[in-house]
Amino acid sequence: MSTTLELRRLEMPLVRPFRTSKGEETVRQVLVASWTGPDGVTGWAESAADPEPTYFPEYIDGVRSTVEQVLLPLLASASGEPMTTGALRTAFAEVPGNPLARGLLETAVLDAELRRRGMPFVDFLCSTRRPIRVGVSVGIPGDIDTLLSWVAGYLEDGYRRVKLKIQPGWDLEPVHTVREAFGDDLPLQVDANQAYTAADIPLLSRLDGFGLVLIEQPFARHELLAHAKLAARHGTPVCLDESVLSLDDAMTTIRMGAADVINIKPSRVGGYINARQIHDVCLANGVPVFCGGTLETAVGRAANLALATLPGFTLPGDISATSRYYAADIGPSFELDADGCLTAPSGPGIGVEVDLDDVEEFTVESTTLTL
Ligand code: NPG
Repeated sequence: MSTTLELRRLEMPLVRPFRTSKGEETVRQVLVASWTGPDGVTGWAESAADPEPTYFPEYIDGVRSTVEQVLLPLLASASGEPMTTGALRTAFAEVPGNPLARGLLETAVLDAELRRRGMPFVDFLCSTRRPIRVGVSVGIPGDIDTLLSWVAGYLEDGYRRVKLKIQPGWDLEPVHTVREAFGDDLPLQVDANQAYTAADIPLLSRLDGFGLVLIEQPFARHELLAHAKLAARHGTPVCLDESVLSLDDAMTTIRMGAADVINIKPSRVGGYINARQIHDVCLANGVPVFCGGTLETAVGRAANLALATLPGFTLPGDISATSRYYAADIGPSFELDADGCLTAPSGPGIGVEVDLDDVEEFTVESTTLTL
């Protein structure tokens, strides 16, 4: 039997529009990969790529093309036996960038490898499976009343940490109103998705009065000096997301004092092995991390939950229950427990059985490649 890679673009309707400073999604386009080795074992992975290069330089068609044209040919010589992540990382060593494409392929191969070995993701990461405190990320609504009703609903659902999306013109007032309405004890943070410039530092300084956990990615991703300048004020802690695409980026931002906190999105940094390395460096440097999210399906959510069990993930991640995103998913539903926590599945690999009928139903494009 040969090795096959199936790449599918899914269209998953969101239960509620998700608007950030970068735009609005009502249907999440998701690129998923399934890797089936010669022994018939299949591994799954999901990309954070968007249809356009919106948050990250890579995007869905670009990732597909990189996988097909660049990465897969590098693996061709090893087609006779099950691929390992070690062999894959060696083969990709000279590929200079493209973390989303590399991460997608590596994670699918890793999942197949772990399923074959009967090893759950948490064991591979040398962590312990346990409930993880999670948070909810609240998109920008049409008005303040809608924001208040959304936040109230999420708190009722059991979320214990809230992240508000902000942008110029939607910052001080919504933060102030949510703080007033829900009290000083609510862990509250904001995410600007690069919407401000260094000239806005005086405005952003006014957020300090609201006791925020952090402000995430206020400036463009290459504006490390501006982030360092904001962080040097020792006001609201500064968190970087889009600026960190690699371990080198993480080390640079820490050395520059540009990040008090790092959001680790495994897909954005080239997969879970890189994510673990970044976690380790942050832990060694006393920089707290949280696990970021991109409205994942069950596939991405399961793996992210496993990652978030590592000890440096001291802040609740952007990993919500399935119902916060989708009425129907391609795998099992994740539900908050009474403490506002989620737990990674216990099975081998990412630990979820993907529902192939549901995958088929949401698929709008698919390509099957043979190694
Ligand atoms: O709960 O998965 C979630 C959403 C968390 O806000 C979130 N993600 O800027 O971090 C982000 C944002 C995002 C969503 C980024 C989709 C890129 C794509």
